[in-house]
Amino acid sequence: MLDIQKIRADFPILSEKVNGKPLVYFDNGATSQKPQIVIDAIAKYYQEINANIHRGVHTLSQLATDAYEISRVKIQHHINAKFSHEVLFTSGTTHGINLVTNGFASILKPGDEVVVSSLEHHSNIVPWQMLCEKTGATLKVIPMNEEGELIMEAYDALLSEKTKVVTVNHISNALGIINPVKYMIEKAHAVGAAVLIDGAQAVPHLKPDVQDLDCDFYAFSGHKMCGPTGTGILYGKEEWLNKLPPYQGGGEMIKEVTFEKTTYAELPHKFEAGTPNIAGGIVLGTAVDYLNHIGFDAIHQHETHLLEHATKRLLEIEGLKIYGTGNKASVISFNIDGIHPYDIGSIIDKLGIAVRTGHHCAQPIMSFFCIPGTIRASFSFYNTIEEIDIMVEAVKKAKTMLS
Ligand code: 7TS
Repeated sequence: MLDIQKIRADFPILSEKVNGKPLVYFDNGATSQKPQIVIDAIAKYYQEINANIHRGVHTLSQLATDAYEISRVKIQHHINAKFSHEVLFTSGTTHGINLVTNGFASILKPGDEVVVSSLEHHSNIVPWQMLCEKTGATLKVIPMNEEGELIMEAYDALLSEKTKVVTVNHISNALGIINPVKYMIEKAHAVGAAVLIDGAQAVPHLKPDVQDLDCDFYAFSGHKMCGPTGTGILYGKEEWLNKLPPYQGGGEMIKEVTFEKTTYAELPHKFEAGTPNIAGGIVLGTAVDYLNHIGFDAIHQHETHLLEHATKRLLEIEGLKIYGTGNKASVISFNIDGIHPYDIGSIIDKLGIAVRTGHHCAQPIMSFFCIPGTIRASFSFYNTIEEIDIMVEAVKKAKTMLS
């Protein structure tokens, strides 16, 4: 069992007041809060070892380079990548996905097919659409059912020798649905397609094992897992990263430059042009240590408890509908009959409760359910049952005011 009060004491923002009320932070799907150890590590980097990496012989540059590379290895072990050079630092999930779609622009041909799921965040739809426009490939969409689950029979039927890439999120941001990614990867590989998993919403809740999943790419953001904003990771299998061309040209990604021809650096540097977010990359390692110290089994247990309690309590409210009722992470997307989600969100914000309202950058899901958006409460291991009860009472109050 987690000692939640002890954990909450690690997060200074959780004892802040918002609109004069104690903060109840249920917008973890958008970004997580940061523990003091992460906040301190950022300051410590700038106070003690700030220097540019991979380029100076001087001591500070070596210290910064070592800290950055140690963090890479930490993340390699965390996701169980085979090699540390398969772990690329990015600015976030969006950057990682665009790096891959940019690379596939030189591989896909007219007639090829890219399969995406109907549960995706816009950042795992739009880059693939742009890629298809550029190459003449066709985008195919895996449909979903009323429970918010992808329909596996339809997925199987979409796959053929024309399928070159499949992309799907591990956990849906808008509904919290956990997708059967291992099965999907196996099926895609059977027709020779590469698979990118968008792990943005999975990494706060579970420890992905990229070798066990056997995915070709796994993209995620640091800021959703207690790390700093502007940090992220793209895991890519060595053979794919060697096959794809660089994303950006610049310093640090070259072996030799002449005006006639430039040759590129080895992995991972081929994909890491320019001065990166050095402090962010190092401190993402601190966040990963922090989460592992708490333990993902304990996190899962507590978050399951929160999800069950919130589901039960919210369903006491007449006219309340939850979207996404399949196998889920600790996310609840809901609406109340006849009331716009924005109105509920605004009223409960005045009571100190932070939720996200709207389409959650997943408009196709909202179109499927014929709604403008939902109210999304996304829970983290530092949330409590009492906070859920506060939200439920606030939603009831908002309903009375708006009815
Ligand atoms: N993929 C998924 C599944 C996401 O949930 C998000 C962000 C992204 C990609 C993009 O991540 P970024 O760090 O590159 O911006 N999701 C959300 C959300 O649900 N609310 O705010 C951001």
